[in-house]
Amino acid sequence: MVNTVLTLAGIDASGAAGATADMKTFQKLGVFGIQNITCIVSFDPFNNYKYTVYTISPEIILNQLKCSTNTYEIKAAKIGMLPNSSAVKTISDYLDLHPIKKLVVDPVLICKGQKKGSAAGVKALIQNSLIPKAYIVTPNHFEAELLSQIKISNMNDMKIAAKKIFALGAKNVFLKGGLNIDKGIAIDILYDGNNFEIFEMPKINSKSVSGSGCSLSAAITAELANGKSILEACRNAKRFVYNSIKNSVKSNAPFNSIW
Ligand code: PXL
Repeated sequence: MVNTVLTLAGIDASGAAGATADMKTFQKLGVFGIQNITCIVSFDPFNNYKYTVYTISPEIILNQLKCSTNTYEIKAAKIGMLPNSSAVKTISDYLDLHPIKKLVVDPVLICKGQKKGSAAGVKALIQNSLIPKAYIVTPNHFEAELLSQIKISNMNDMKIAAKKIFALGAKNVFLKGGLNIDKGIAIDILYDGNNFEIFEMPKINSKSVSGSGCSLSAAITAELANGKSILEACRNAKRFVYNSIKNSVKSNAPFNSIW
């Protein structure tokens, strides 16, 4: 029987990131995906692809959660973009009463094309209420710097940051260094509280690709639902995202779209 997974994330009008990417990833990796929508993100093609986040009310988020979690046995879930503190609190309070063991928290604090820092309003709440519930947390370079409060320039910094984020209460940390550590190689690390596993993939020559982080955490979620260990799940997810970036769809935006 097919395993069921849930994403709590935003819809992306450009078709690349968020729940939009998650559902495609779930389908490709053979799990039954459900989306509960937290916001809608749109971009203005006539103004430099400036983006706008349209919020979804806490009541609508809660009603979707009641529906998905009471209709199926959710094997694993991921949390993506949350537009404001009330969305974080609604989900966190619900998970306090109805815990999900295999919970992947992607602490989305930045979108492609967005000015750094402007989405950081929900950081403290995500840090205090969602990361402690996470089976794995998957910050990118910028989010890892915010959460660990250190500057990350090399592998040693990545390890220190991963330990600091682990100390916030997540059971595993997958820190996406991306191309920020070495311009030619995408470097990520997994820390499980004891060991570090380093993942490296060659750079793919292309415009930046929107939806990569979302697809990675969605792929980890699908693999965990299918019974893979955390190491296997991360390894398979990294390979899946690498192939999906290679396959990305050209767009008129400043970024291409993962597929
Ligand atoms: O990649 C971060 C992200 C997450 N979720 C949604 C987005 C974006 C970036 O555009 O639109 C819905």
